[in-house]
Amino acid sequence: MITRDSRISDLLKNPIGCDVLSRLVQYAGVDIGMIGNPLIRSVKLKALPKLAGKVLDDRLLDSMICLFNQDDGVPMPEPSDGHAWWKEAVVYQIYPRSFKDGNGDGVGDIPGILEKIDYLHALGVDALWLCPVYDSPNDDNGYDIRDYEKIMSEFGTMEDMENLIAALHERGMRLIMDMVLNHTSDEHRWFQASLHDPDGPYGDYYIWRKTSDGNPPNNWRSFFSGSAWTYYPERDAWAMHLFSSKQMDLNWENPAVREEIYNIMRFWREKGVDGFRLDVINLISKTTLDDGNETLGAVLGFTGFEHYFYGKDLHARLRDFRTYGLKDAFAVGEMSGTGPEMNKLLTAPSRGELDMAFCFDHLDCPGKNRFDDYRYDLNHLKKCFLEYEGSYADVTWPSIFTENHDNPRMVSKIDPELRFRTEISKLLAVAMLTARGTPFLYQGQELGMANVPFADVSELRDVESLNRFRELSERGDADAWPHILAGTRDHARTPMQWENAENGGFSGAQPWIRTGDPAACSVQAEENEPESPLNFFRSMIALRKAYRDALVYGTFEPVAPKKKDLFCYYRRGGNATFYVEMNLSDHEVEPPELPETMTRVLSNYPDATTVLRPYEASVYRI
Ligand code: TEU
Ligand code: CA
Repeated sequence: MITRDSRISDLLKNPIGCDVLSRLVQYAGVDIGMIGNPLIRSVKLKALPKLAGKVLDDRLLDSMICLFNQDDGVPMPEPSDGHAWWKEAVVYQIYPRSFKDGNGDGVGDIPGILEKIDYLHALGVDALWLCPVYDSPNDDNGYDIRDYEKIMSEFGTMEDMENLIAALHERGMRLIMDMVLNHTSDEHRWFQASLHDPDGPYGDYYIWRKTSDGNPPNNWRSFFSGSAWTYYPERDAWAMHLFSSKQMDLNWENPAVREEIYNIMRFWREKGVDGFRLDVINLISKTTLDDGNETLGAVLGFTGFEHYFYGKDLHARLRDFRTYGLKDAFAVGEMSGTGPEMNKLLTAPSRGELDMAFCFDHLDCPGKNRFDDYRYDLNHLKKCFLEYEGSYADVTWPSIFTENHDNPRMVSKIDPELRFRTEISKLLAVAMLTARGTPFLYQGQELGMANVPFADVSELRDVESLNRFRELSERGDADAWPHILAGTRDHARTPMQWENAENGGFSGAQPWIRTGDPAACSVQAEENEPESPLNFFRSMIALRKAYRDALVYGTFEPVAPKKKDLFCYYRRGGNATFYVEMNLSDHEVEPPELPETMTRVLSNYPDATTVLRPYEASVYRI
């Protein structure tokens, strides 16, 4: 048990304490070595409010202590292994609105995906993850679902969906659907019933509170700016929304809500869906509705987080969800803010909850967030991957990704001038496809697609960016635009570049969002260029599949892990050993000396020399 008399050193032995502390240190950009200092380790928790009262008051300390004790007595899962299709798969994430327009209305759709299925098959990917395709008013591009059992009309019909599932299965490929279960659209019939008939069967489906002073029930902030509550005069009450004001949080405390959710899952399992990506699934249990700590809120960018990112009923809910909803379907949970120890408890096979977690620690450097304009240092990626693929992977299976629909393009984060676009995209292919974990590629990543020089806010579409820009501008923030331009999720949402043609060959009509730069990279151009990122990704995927025992299930043995700017390791298994060598910097570095004679099988430079050139990345066979 952690008490006010426990010391920092006790906290580090507590799995949740350890995760929380290292997350905070990362967000604040403090040197992690500080925690190693014996003086700091001996500080008692009750002394912290005196030392750092502004950041950590007594109330926050007490709620943190509750959080640390939440899993008290629960043993940490033991190392485990075992084979599964989703460990071997290379997954490709599709943002359907931007992938391929099949009917010429400027919006990507399911027939468009079907048109390109052989492209994906030839790339060698085993499974597709589709961002939400359900009926939605699109306040957050489908993450606000109005009907879970209907396809968004812009994207096609249920028949198109069934055809897609069949076409994938015919090719031995699988389908992972995005499931958004923390919230529904305010246009969902449940919410409308809840709003207009508080005493009816849906009255308690959402998180409603009344207040008498005209203020929201607490100070929680939405991830998409403003309060996390909206007042509805119809019911004279406030409803919670952690995301936009059209994404209403479901009340998972209500067994009827959970039953509905299990039925939705059954519906899709029966359609033949193989797995699910569970949107912000760690947010479903709200421990209390007390005010959040304002200082912590300012650091994180959203107040209240400590009360719901690892809520007290999360594990119990997920266990039931596995039993009655998921059954044997694969499930990867999107976890915002949890750390590796928490994720082990959420995903280790012995725990009967989820199979895998998306963890975001590696996406931004310490002290930075997505909206900061800075140059990403790949040494941070290395630090995180060493952790994921090392002791973490002994216990549970990591997910490996560097891009998704919520983040700017990685090549641009590393090298904004794109001097090394090709080298870096191939380096990322090497890092992801030799990793001990499941690689999730994001559409366009295989081409080296980069950030888009949006001219002004009129070119943006994302609700998060638009709200944030409005909020910052209203505050008179002169840096509002550079800030939004650095972090907007729209960088990843411009049309897939199929050809160097108008609209990148995505659509004959004006696309719903501007196109990037199809002259810089496109499928058609890269197909015909042997040294293109596309062909490199293909070769890396093929290599991973041909040597599954080594490159998927094999051991991960870092070489010279402390050497800055170098990321090197062996992957060994079956009868094969591979050596992976990457220069993480834009200058030359000395490679470590190795005794073995090796054959270079793949590299982003045509020939080997005695030094490693900028971002040089090679895979050797021993
Ligand atoms: O994203 C969760 C999410 O919002 C975080 O990545 C968030 O951006 C970060 O923790 C704080 O800024 C998922 C979806 O991927 C995203 O597209 C949706 O908008 C969101 O949930 C709401 O459903
Ligand atoms: Ca269309």
